[in-house]
This record gives sequence, structure tokens and C-alpha cells, in this order.
Amino acid sequence: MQSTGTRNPATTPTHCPYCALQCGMNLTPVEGGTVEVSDRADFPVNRGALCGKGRTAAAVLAPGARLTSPLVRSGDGALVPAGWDEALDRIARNLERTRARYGADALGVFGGGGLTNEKAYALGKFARVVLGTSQIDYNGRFCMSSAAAAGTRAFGLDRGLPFPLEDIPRTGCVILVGSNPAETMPPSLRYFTELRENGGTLIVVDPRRTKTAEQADLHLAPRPGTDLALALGMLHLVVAEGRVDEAYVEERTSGWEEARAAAMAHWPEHVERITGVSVPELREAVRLFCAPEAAMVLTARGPEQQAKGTDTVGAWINLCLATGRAGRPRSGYGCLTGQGNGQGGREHGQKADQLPGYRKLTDPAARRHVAEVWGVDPDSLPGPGRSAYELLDALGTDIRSLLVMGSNPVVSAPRAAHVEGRLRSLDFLAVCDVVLSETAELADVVLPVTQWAEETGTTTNLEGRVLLRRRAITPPEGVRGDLDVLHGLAGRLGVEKGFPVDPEEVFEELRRASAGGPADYSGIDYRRLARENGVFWPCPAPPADGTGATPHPGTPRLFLDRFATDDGRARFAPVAHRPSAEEPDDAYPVLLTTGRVVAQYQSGAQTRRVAELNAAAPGPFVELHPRLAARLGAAEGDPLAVVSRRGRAVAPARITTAIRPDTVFMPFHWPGEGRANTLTNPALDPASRMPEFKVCAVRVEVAR
Ligand SMILES: Nc1nc2c(c(=O)[nH]1)N[C@H]1C(S)=C(S)[C@@H](COP(=O)(O)OP(=O)(O)OC[C@H]3O[C@@H](n4cnc5c(=O)[nH]c(N)nc54)[C@H](O)[C@@H]3O)O[C@H]1N2
Ligand SMILES: Nc1nc2c(c(=O)[nH]1)N[C@H]1C(S)=C(S)[C@@H](COP(=O)(O)OP(=O)(O)OC[C@H]3O[C@@H](n4cnc5c(=O)[nH]c(N)nc54)[C@H](O)[C@@H]3O)O[C@H]1N2
Ligand code: SF4
Ligand SMILES: [Mo]
Repeated sequence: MQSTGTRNPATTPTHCPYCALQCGMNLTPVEGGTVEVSDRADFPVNRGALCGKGRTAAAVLAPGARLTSPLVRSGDGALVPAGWDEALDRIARNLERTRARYGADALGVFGGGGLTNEKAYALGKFARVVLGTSQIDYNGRFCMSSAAAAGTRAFGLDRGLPFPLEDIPRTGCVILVGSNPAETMPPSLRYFTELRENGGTLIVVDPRRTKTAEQADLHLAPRPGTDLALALGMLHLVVAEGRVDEAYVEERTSGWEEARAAAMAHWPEHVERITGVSVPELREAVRLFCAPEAAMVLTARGPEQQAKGTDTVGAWINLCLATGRAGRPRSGYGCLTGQGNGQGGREHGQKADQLPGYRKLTDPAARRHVAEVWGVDPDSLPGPGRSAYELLDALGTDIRSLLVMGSNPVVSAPRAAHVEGRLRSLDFLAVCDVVLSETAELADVVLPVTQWAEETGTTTNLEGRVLLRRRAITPPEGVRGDLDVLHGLAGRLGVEKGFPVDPEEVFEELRRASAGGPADYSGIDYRRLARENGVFWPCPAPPADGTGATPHPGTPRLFLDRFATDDGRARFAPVAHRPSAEEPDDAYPVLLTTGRVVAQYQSGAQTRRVAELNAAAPGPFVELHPRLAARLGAAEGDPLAVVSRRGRAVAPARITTAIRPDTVFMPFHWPGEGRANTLTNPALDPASRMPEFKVCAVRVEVAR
């Protein structure tokens, strides 16, 4: 290959396959069918920086790491290679059979927030139009759904961050609640470093002194599951200290009186008893947050993955609203989404209650609009289905056949042993994946699909910035794209049109389907995305008759003039603290919380296949405080059994003063004996249907 000046002509600028930061990277083809990953400095979000997962992502493209042939379950129970026609025929036949016997709602579809917008859109359409089922949901329900529900309640619109990351260094104070970007989005850390260099302050709320908390001016370490009380305690002090922005509250919000009354019931001393955060710390947090002219609250999975996640986020939004820190420059509430397309994946219809463009499946006007784009009768569209955990819980009973695309629930779902059992009890399971995940291992048919470097498509990053991922190499013989899979299945199920395999064609239809909806993409096209470094939605198309109309610039910052509610006002949430679904007792005296480490991604299906990452994070562990370790008689590395009402997991002890003595932490990236989700509680948030991944009661003992 000849290099011409600075850029090799064989090099393709694209984005990382993993998290929601969607770092820009350059890919250059190399021997063996893979690519070399190199810095791409022109993308503003990461300016060339990559974490270890992004740098090593090409390893999963290698033939030895991934699937290169469809697999079908043979008579003797083994998964054996098969041709594409045989595999697709088998899926179509089984779905037909289930539908004929039990009806369309006995067919389930489980998607993923890592799928491109095109795939998520096509999957939602496939479920409703081809299968005719209401039973579709996706792993994003396990991710940011509580923040989405709270954001929609408060602002009338849910976009993770209502401003670009570049606003962070320009605000005065950021409270990061249950978010560990030092491990989960390392290149984003520089925004917080720059904030502090500019004289701003960082407050981190996390029961663990994480690498992120080490950077903070103030670290509050509440007991897991008590963020709601903490936020209310801060609001109480805001009122008591006369720090309410009365003019803003009057002009731009509604519902203050009720929210205020609810907060006043949360006395700081009472909050200290619930959270373990002292009154002076609480006062200091309020002082740092209220002193500057502008400030932000950012939440991630810590406060959100709770059975009261929606109310908890609502309480943090209340704090922003009372102090006039939303819908103003350099101020606001935001949720840091997680998966590569965590944002776009929640907008285009793979969610149980949703149609493309973030429309509601229950809204007659939305149904008419989308049905027209799809060329079907609005009355033929099913209603809302079950949420992710409820769907998995119904497998083998109400739902008899399941198609999984882009998730590995055997490792990542709460109460995972039960979910695994439900998957095994299905009449038929088909899984599309790039690797033989633990969920694919249970399937009757496994379809090997193309990966990020091998296909073109769009994702929407945590800022609401729609991006173009570009194909850099030809996929190996034997794998096909997810769009190809849906096309092949739709045809076999009698729907010849409407499922193109060309992503740009799908995007063109998505544009029309989203037009006029909350997440309006109609003004965005591939050419524009290739030219600009992403476009922020909403981006409506100029009216067709408007001669000389200029393209919409996109919307980096939302709510500056008005909120997206009917009256343009943000709504306070009248919330009160309540305990977690499962509080410690004599039998299960310790709190378990779960999360991530920097070198593994999610269920680990991809990153556990990368040698360098495995060397850095070889397996599960139980993080615990020396005082708890001493009480248990546990030394560093001792195998610890962690037992909850759902099951038992075993992993080595990792002793550190960085965690509260009443809490243990386990990362959830591994299957088998150390699987954290064997333990977790599927108690659901009533509004978002988010399971309580972040809090359950356990007993810990040295495993002999
Ligand atoms: N390396 C890596 N990066 C990732 C991922 C990955 O798997 N690995 N996944 C991506 C995805 S999909 C997501 S959603 C994001 C998640 O990104 P984060 O939300 O940053 O990740 P978590 O580790 O789940 O949780 C963050 C913190 O919440 C804390 N926490 C636990 N319980 C509580 C609580 O009750 N209250 C509070 N305030 N904090 C609590 C944990 O100690 C942890 O440090 O990361 C993305 N990036
Ligand atoms: N205890 C505990 N459990 C958790 C969490 C926690 O904090 N604690 N966090 C939750 C969160 S936030 C999330 S997002 C979930 C994530 O959990 P999962 O849904 O299991 O996420 P992944 O491991 O990313 O699974 C994606 C699967 O799809 C495959 N894949 C990747 N790209 C594609 C594609 O383009 N097409 C197809 N067909 N397949 C693809 C991957 O190989 C992988 O097998 O886990 C949740 N579970
Ligand atoms: S931070 Fe996220 S997007 Fe960036 S390189 Fe790492 S995994 Fe990829
Ligand atoms: Mo997530």
C-alpha cells in the first residue's frame, strides 16, 4: 500500500464498535482480513484518543475469534455448520409454526442498543409488520430507561445529553451521579479535567472511590440505592439556604409547590441517616453546585438502575430546576448513555411501546404516519408489548419462539439463572451474533453477522449526534449483515418488499418515518454525515415547497427557549424517598452493587475474545472493604461466595478501602460461577421497567 502524504487512501475514517462515546478512529486494511486501528484527530468528541477496547477492537474481526458460518442444532443436540438457506428456512418455518399454533404474540424479538439506527428501525418494523407481534423489546431497557422516563416527564423529550460534551469544561460545577467515565468512557475524562483547569468543580456521587471519584473536588459515597434521598436532602438545603432561583421557577417550570413540600420533608439529618453522607458534606455539595453561574448534573447507571430509578433521576432534575440550571447555556441535566447506539437505539422502534422517530405506539396520529410509510393499515400495527425482563420472564410460557439480535441476556439479564432457564424452555431460539455468545450457545439456529468495520450504518452518540460508520473491509465469506437477515426472513414469511439490504435505503425510509416526530432525522442524509462530523437531532427537512430553503443545522443544544412540553415549561416531579426493593436483613446483611471495569465490555461476548483485554481483566472479582474482609476472615484473592435470594456466585476477593464497608461490588462481564447476575434482583421500576441491578441484599462468606 502506497501512502500519499498524511492519509493512506486505503484508510477509512469511522467510529468505534463499543460505547456511546462513539470515538472516531481510522481503519486501514491489513493481511488476514482485519484492520489496523489508528488515531483520527478530526473527530471532536475524542480528538484521536481511544481506550484499550477501541484500540484492540479489530481482534474480533479475525476468523478465529468470530462466527463465519450459520449453525443449526442437529438431531444429537450439537450446533453444526449449515448453509444460509437452510438456516433461514429453518427460522422462518419455526416462526410460522409458532404463530399458527399460538398466535403472533407468541413470537418474541429481543434487540440491542449496539445495533445501528438502520438495524434497530428494521427490527422494529420486522416485528410489527412481518411477525405481527407486540412482543419486542431490547437491552436498552436495562440501560438508561429510567433516565429516559424521567427526562420525558420533566422536559417532554428525552435526549441523553441536551448539550454537546464540549459544554462541560465551560460550566461551573458538575455533579456526576453513579457514573465512572474513567473506566467506562476514558477519553471523555478530559472534559472533566478541563472543567477543573478552568476553575470549575467536580462532585462525584458513588459508593466507591472510583478512578473518577479520585479526580473530584468532592466525593460523596452514599449507601447504594439512596441517591433519591441524597438529591432531596440537597434540594431541602437549597430551599433552606434561600438558593432557589424564584424567577426561573416562576417563568419556566410547573409543579414547584408539591416538589418543594416533598423535599422539605427530607431533613438533612434524616438524609444523613439514610445515605451515610454527613450534613457538612451535603452542605458543601450544595455550596459548590450553587456558587457558580452555571452547573450541570449528569447521571449514569448508578442512580438509574434502581427500582426507583425514574423518581431518583426526577429528584436530581428537581435540583437543577429549582436552581435554574436547565435549558440555559452551559447548564442542564443530562444522562450519559452507554451502548454504541444507546441513544439512536432507543428512538426508532425496537422498544416495546415505540414507533420510529421516538413516536408512541399508542398515539393514533403516530400510527397513521408510520403505517403510511410502511404501506400497511394502521389497525394492523400491534399495541405495546412487555418490557425486556418481563419478556424474558415470559419465555417458554406465553412466548414460545424468540429472535435475539444484539444482546447476550444469559450474562447480562438480572436473575440470570432464571432467564437462562426460560431461554432453554423455548420451543425455538434464533440468535444473530458476531460471536458464539453464551445466549447463542443455547440457540436452535445461530446466524453469523457482519461487524462494524465491515458494514455501513449510522449511530447516535451520547450527545444526540448522528454519525456515519463506514465499511472499511469486505466481510469474510459466510457472514451476512443483520439487514440481510431481516430481508431473507421477511421474504420467506411472505413480505417481499420493505426490507432492503442497503443501509442507505433503510436510512432514507427512517428519515420519512421519523419526520415530524420528537427524534426527527428527516433533514439528515449520508452525504451530509460524510461531510459534517455528525448532525444533532432534531434535524427536520426543509419544507419540500420552500424554494431556496437552507438545510436545518441540527440541534446541539435543546430547551434554550422552551422545554418540549405542551406549555413549554419543565415539570417538577413530586418525589419522596423509599427503600430499595430488597434491603439487608439478618440472613442477607450486605449490599451488592454491580458495574464495569475498563478492559471488558458488557457481557464480555466481544472483549473476552481479545487477549490484551483478558490479560488486563481476566475474570470476575468481589470488591470489599478491609473491615468486612476481616469480619469474614477473608484475605486478598480468597474465593468468596456471594449468595442472594436468587442464587450463589463465587469469585476472588479484592480488598480495598475504596468501597463502603457495608457494600460489595462485582463487575458483570463474565458467565459461569462468577456471574454477578446470578445474584441480582429483577425488581422493576414502575415507570421505566428498569431492573434493580445496582442494589440487592447478599450474604458473603469465604468459599471453602
Ligand atoms: N469498559 C466499559 N465501558 C463501558 C461499558 C462496559 O461494559 N465496559 N458499557 C457501556 C454501557 S452500555 C454503559 S450503560 C455505560 C455505563 O457506565 P457507568 O454508569 O459509568 O458504569 P457502571 O460501572 O455500571 O456504574 C457506574 C458507577 O455507579 C456506581 N454505583 C453503584 N451503585 C450505585 C448507587 O446506588 N448510587 C450511585 N450514585 N452510584 C452507584 C458504581 O460504583 C459505579 O462506579 O458504560 C459504557 N462503557
Ligand atoms: N449486573 C448488571 N447487569 C447489567 C448491567 C449492570 O450494570 N449490572 N448493565 C446493563 C446494561 S446498561 C446493558 S446496556 C446490558 C448489556 O448487556 P448485553 O445486551 O448482553 O450487551 P452486549 O454484551 O454488548 O451484547 C451484545 C451482543 O450482540 C453482539 N453484537 C454486537 N454487535 C452486533 C450487531 O451489530 N449485530 C448483532 N446481531 N449482534 C451484535 C455481541 O457480540 C454480543 O453478543 O447489560 C445490563 N446488565
Ligand atoms: S471510549 Fe468507548 S467509543 Fe471510545 S474507544 Fe473506548 S469503547 Fe470505543
Ligand atoms: Mo448500558
